[in-house]
Amino acid sequence: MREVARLLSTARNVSVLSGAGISVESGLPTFRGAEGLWRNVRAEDLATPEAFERDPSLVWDWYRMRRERMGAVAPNPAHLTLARLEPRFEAFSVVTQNIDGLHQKAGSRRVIELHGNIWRVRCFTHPAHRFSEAETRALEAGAQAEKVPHCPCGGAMRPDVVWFGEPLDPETLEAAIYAVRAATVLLVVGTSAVVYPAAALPGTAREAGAVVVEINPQETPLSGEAHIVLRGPAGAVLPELERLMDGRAT
Ligand code: BV8
Repeated sequence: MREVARLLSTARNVSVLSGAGISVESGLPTFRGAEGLWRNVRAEDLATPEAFERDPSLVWDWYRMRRERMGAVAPNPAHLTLARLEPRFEAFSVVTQNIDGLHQKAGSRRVIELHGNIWRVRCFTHPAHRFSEAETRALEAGAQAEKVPHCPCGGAMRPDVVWFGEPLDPETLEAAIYAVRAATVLLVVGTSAVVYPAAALPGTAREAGAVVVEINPQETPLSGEAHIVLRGPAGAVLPELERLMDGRAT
């Protein structure tokens, strides 16, 4: 812990790779935890274009349930600490696999959303028809509650997230690779490091010379690769790192 605080105190460029685990202390289940099973359907089988083609209203029921749950929770001390740390560095990027928007809600400004954002929609038929969060709210306020919302063009509307088997947005992935390669320290927080290509980012950072730090209460496939492992919940580890950086260690 002290070693990481010392590294952070002298680093100019820091990046974070976050996963579902950073939102656990806000009250959201992880992807491979309780969230992973819903109405006896595995998340991996719901978050796919095939599932949407087969049964769009089932997939929308799942996302509406998740929106309701995500909309009811607040950022936790882990998100809030990252937001407070951002202005202390020349460059500080949060690369997240999460779609809950909690990093932005906590005040983080440089957030790269690898897998999209549940608060935006886009057209399933015409991928170019994409809508901002504000446009999504306006569209949904105006439309009568349909099981499957429709794009003004008539196509089915889908959540603006990346499903399994779909490529990530190339520019977003490029920005994430740039951010982790430029970092002196990469904090990998709350991810099981099994979903690619996100799970390849810590290796990319390491090859570029970054010190890779895993913050997770559990062992993951990354644990053996990380230079330093802080075995604990993000909501406790990150505030403690900040206190150590401020010389306010408990
Ligand atoms: C693609 C959005 C190709 C939707 C998600 C090899 C190479 C390339 C691809 C593959 C490959 N092998 C397999 C693939 C395909 C697949 C994949 O990786 N599958 C896995 C399951 C093996 N990848 C893809 O399909 C990707 N696309 O590769 O396209 C392509 C290229 C060209 C043309 C066509 C196709 C797309 C993947 C994106 C899928 N979308 N989410 C939605 O959310 O609804 S992924 C989903 O999993 C979530 O985003 C989630 O964040 C992500 C990863 O999970 P984690 O975040 O790590 O969460 P998890 O529950 O697993 O772990 C939580 C961790 O937190 C645990 O370790 C736990 O210990 C820890 N924790 C718990 N409490 C705390 C904590 N940590 C800290 N503090 C705590 N308190």
